[in-house]
Amino acid sequence: MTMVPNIKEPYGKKTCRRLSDLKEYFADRKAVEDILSRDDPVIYEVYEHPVPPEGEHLIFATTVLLPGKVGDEFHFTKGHFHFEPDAAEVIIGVEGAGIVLLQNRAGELRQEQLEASAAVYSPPGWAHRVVNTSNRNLVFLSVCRADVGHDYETIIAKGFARRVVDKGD
Ligand code: M6P
Ligand code: ZN
Repeated sequence: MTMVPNIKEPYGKKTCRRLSDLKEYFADRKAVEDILSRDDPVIYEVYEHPVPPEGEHLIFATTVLLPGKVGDEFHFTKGHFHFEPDAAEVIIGVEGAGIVLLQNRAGELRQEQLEASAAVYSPPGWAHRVVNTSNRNLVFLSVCRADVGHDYETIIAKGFARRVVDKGD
């Protein structure tokens, strides 16, 4: 029996993140420009389920993070803090395998494994980024309050303290 019968339907909004949307996030800017001179590949797609954007509701979004690398760095989601400092998030693996990087505003970093049926908890005040270290799609469901607000600027400015790269092992 499948844990979740249809993780992507019905969705209210689909967001497609391509490499051009993540230019300033990857470390190897030359690799970014090389790839973009030929193509603008999809890195991930987010299917948000339709709920009102209010605190008593929960966003539950399915993300499909495609496999691949930019230079030697594995594909990842942008990663963000929540503007609501007391709003946590749960990330549940559906398919594939990877890593969740968690970082608080003091710069403390944690790393968790994500795989099918694993749940990762991002506590209040912690940013979260998912990295696909496998060679197939990494699909996961995320659940958090519907009014959290996404702070990407802090991540663009400061980044995560760890990058996940392929060194062949
Ligand atoms: C998860 C959730 C979403 C998020 C998505 C993509 O599904 O955390 O809120 O939008 O991943 O991550 P990001 O917003 O960092 O690009
Ligand atoms: Zn979040």
